[in-house]
Amino acid sequence: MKKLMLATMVFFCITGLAIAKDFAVTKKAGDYTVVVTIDKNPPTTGDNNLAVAVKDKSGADVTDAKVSVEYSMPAMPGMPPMNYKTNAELAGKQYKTKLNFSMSGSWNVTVKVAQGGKTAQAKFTVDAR
Ligand SMILES: [Cu+2]
Repeated sequence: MKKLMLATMVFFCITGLAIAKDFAVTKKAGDYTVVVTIDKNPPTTGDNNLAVAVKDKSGADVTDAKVSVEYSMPAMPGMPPMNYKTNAELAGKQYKTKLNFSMSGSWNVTVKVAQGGKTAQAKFTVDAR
């Protein structure tokens, strides 16, 4: 019995680590809830795979929206402001795209969800290393 408990604990530790590996943020965007994950934690300079799950009020996946992601860094000494935009494509129940951070530091990320002529957005920051 003790062996079984130990094996179970080890299993949960490993799966726990696997889950903690992704960068994840959950935000409200109007009536939607968006769950954003990035496959690296912390995100890094260069390409990062980003996935967005959009849920409606009842928690159901929204798969007929247009999702785009804008990411920017304000001007710094010796660096003009940087602004990028990418459209995310639906793959299964998530919208996927790549963010390419051209330098390390704090990036402002805005996820836009357009559906039925309305656009809702969620903002968060990413500290790229
Ligand atoms: Cu910069």
